[in-house]
Amino acid sequence: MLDADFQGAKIYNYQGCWYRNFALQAVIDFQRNFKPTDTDIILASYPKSGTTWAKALTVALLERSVGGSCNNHPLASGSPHMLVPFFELDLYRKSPEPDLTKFPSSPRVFSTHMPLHTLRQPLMNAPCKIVYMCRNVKDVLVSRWHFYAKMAKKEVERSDLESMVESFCRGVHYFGPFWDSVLSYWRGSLEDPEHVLFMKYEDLKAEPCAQVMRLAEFLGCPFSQEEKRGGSVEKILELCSFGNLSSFDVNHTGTHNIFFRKGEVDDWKNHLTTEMQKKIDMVIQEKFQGSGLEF
Ligand code: PAP
Repeated sequence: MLDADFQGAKIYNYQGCWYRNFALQAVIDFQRNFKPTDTDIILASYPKSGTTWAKALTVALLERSVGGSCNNHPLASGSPHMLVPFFELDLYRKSPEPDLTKFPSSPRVFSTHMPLHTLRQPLMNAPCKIVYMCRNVKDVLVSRWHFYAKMAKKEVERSDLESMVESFCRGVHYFGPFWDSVLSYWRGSLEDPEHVLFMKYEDLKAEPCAQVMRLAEFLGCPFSQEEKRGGSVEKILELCSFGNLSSFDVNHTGTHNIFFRKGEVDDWKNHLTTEMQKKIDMVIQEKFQGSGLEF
């Protein structure tokens, strides 16, 4: 099935999710060729939901568990996106059979914007850990709006935001529909909490220590009492904070700075009209009704 996104670019539906052609080919190659290992970690998200933050936190947690310190930290020399590549936007986009034997981290940490059902077949029954980061869709939309403007090297235009809201409500957008992405992982986390962790950007903001400890526990590298007493949780949060991460040279050179804008909750209130909000609320209410998930 073929349609167009808010910019008029062709997008293709594969297993219920919309992709640009290059990502679609990469998804198919990933499904054909990826060989999971039991310790793989996969960070999943709908775009602009806190992927960069989740990558940084995971790298920082694992680095700590193998005895790393904050000095000469990998995050100071590699952007979170360099350290944790996407299956469909990096690895399988560059090659149908990327060489993963020389993967830079152990355990291997990958990321994806694909819905959970598309991962199932290549993962088979491997006991990989999957972390899904979810964010209020109104902030996601505003974040994407700014992201597209930056990519296109232009000022944000209201007409683009209107088209994005329109395509969002139709469910026809890159890596969408949003609700299918979120619900696939939400249900997965309820069915198999040992292997799928559902996190919210807003919870991480509201109770960062509790959420980062929850993530560490899930990844199998919980904080010891000694680490907690020594402030290790707070140090990791500070290392991965918006302010600190975006200040590293590696994150404001090249294209990496486009992943850092404001990093706040509820910025949508400064941009969406009442009409847009109502439209989005109606769709969200309808799609998430009965799921037990609230925004
Ligand atoms: P991606 O899905 O394209 O990789 P992703 O990292 O999910 O992008 O989204 C970028 C958003 O996360 C930006 O949000 P904003 O536009 O509302 O500001 C970005 O600022 C925010 N972000 C990046 N790093 C952090 C961080 N360390 N803490 C909190 N928010 C962050």
